[in-house]
Amino acid sequence: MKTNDKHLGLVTKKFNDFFLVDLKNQENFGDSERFLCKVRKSINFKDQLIYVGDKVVIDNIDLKSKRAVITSLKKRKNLLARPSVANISNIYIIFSVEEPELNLSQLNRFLISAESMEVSVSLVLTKCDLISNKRRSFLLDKFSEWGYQAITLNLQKTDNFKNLLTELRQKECSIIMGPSGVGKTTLLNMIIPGLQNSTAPVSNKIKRGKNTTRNVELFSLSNQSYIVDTPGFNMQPLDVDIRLLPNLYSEIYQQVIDGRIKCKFRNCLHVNDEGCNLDKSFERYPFYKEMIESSKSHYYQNQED
Ligand SMILES: Nc1nc2c(ncn2[C@@H]2O[C@H](COP(=O)(O)OP(=O)(O)O)[C@@H](O)[C@H]2O)c(=O)[nH]1
Ligand SMILES: [Mg+2]
Ligand SMILES: [Zn+2]
Repeated sequence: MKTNDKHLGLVTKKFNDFFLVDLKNQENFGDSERFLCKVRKSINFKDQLIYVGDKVVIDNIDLKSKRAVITSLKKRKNLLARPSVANISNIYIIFSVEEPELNLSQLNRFLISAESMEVSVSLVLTKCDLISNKRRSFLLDKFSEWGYQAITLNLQKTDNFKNLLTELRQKECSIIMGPSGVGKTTLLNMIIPGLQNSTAPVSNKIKRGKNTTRNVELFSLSNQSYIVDTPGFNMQPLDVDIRLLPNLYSEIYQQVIDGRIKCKFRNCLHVNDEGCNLDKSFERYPFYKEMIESSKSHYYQNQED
């Protein structure tokens, strides 16, 4: 049985020339909502590649063989570089409070590069069984000053995990990002039972697990809600445009939009700028300043090339 109706679908997996596409509007198809697709040969997407997370129109749907053809690509909201995933709505930055020890400067870089994607950014702290309640409250207060209501997890207790899962089911497309050894695979395996990615103690992390060759994939958490499975990726923070940086720190952004400060120049970078009125007495200011200064030297180097 074939149908020539066009349908809007979501690319959930990609291998060579093939794409797995979930139909967004499932009412006519019952269970058979996933199709193996190729791109129509005559179509030229202006040399744009199609990525996991892309919304596409599919046609020539064959319900029996579950095959279809991609005929066009919808405009995407954003595109993450590593791993390549389009249309992310939420980034969860995940760090452990111990083992490995919390590195605030590294955490800040992850948060800021996530913010630069113009998505909602959340902070998850794992391995809270390894610290006292007092330390946990201290960290919660700290990150609340950074502008994040951190979610604290602990493998032994599932309460917070259940809340996180409920939250994820309401988001369009989430991704978990963080350095090696913090519990990303453990968490994904809890979120998507049966996924069976291998976890490894921190010390074994240098040897690459065999799951590193698997492709990035979207998993459905509920109707219209997905999470990215990123086997083998230890995501690194991205480079961020220096002019965007002030807007990515809530401590600065809040001062500016509240109208609490007015610097002499509208494009003030709040470092050594003349007439700068920013209240710099917040914890992340040294991180901010360092980011500005290192991207400045980058910028000038590139100018000289
Ligand atoms: N104590 C403790 N260990 C955890 C927790 N979550 C994960 N781990 C351990 O941390 C190690 C690294 O986890 P893994 O999921 O492989 O981290 P990944 O590199 O971020 O994918 C494994 O040995 C896990 O069992 C936690 O909440 N508490
Ligand atoms: Mg892992
Ligand atoms: Zn300023």
